[in-house]
Amino acid sequence: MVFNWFKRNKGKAEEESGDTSASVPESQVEPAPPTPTPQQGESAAPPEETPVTEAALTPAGTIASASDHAPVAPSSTKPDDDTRGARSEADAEAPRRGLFGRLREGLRRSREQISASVEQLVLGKKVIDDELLEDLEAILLQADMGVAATRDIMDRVTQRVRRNELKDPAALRAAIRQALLDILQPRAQPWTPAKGQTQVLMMVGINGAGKTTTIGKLAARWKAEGYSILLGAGDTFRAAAVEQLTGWAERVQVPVIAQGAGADSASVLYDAYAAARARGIDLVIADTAGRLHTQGHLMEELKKVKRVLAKQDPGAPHQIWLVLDAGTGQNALQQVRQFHEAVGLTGICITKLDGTAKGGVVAAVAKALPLPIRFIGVGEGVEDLRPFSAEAFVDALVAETGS
Ligand SMILES: Nc1nc2c(ncn2[C@@H]2O[C@H](COP(=O)(O)OP(=O)(O)OP(=O)(O)O)[C@@H](O)[C@H]2O)c(=O)[nH]1
Ligand SMILES: [Mg+2]
Repeated sequence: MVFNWFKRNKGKAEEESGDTSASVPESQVEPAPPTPTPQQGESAAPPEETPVTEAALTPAGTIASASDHAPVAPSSTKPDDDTRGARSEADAEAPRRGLFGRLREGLRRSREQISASVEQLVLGKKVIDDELLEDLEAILLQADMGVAATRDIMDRVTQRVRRNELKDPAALRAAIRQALLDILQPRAQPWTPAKGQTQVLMMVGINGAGKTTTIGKLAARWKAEGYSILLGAGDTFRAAAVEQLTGWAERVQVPVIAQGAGADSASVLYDAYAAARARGIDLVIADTAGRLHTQGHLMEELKKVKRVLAKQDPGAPHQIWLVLDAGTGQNALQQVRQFHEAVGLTGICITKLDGTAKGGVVAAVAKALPLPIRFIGVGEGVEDLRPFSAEAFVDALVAETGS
């Protein structure tokens, strides 16, 4: 199969070929946090120097300080309390179909785009010829599936055409769905905290990708499932970032460890981990400041956080997830590669799929590196974070029928 569309649109194809200057939405290019010296956090971290006080485990929604907060009542982390505050009544009672409905609704723009294009493509056509396949290729690229996933899908589809397995153009839809499923299935690896082990999940990503919001949603989900959760306010760059996280902690009713803006991020997260270990909390979810993958010194800061946490347990942080904004386009692939190279990712969350018609980017990310896609965000609500399921995603992205 000759990919004529690739030839005609060489520029777009090159975006994926390693060009790190690919554009990032302007809103995401925020001023950089100050560069820490490597020694700062590492020397400030030992618990003797920064003792974790009772009051450091504050009621949610407040910045930790030894003087003005009472310790969290042990009962507040009991599973019995879990559904309170985290989800609205309607959400909690939402039937399973309703949850899939949210996913479908979230992916509506992408589905309409892909389905309408495929529908138009096969309309009135009797045979699957080269021209039709070329147009299909263009549709996949326009959905932001990226060069590698598009090529993969096209290879699978053309092989089936050659083997006469696809009887008519209408059969293409099912073939696309199957090819997408084959790409996505290996990436669907759910993760849940382990009880009684005090693990750390660190969230990283560029500015505005959805890290803090995703942390809030995850805390709500896992608390409702009976895990004890503590949030660590490692984004110390802006006071508003600390407030945003403590706001989520209040909403979800989980404790948070925070210091004021300007504090050393590694030190705050070290304290959060120490406090969680002391209390036998299942999981610390660590927020970090947004940073561009191209800003080497800020990537060094993340490495420092890792080193400092590992002083308490060589396995910490146990999970490091990159949060990607689905609207970032093919630049997402550079983010995956560079964050992975810097800190060693163990998972990916893709947010704001509801805000784009380019949901195909999930397939592009799946092809970029063999990293698990843990959760996808399809809205701002606490329920709008779904564990990634290849089947549910494909069902929501590509309509089964043309109607
Ligand atoms: N529509 C929609 N909005 C989302 C989703 N996830 C996050 N957002 C919104 O995206 C915006 C940025 O989210 P944050 O969680 O603050 O992003 P961040 O990565 O923590 O940003 P920085 O701390 O500045 O690096 C907020 O307005 C969120 O409500 C999603 O899945 N869908
Ligand atoms: Mg944030």
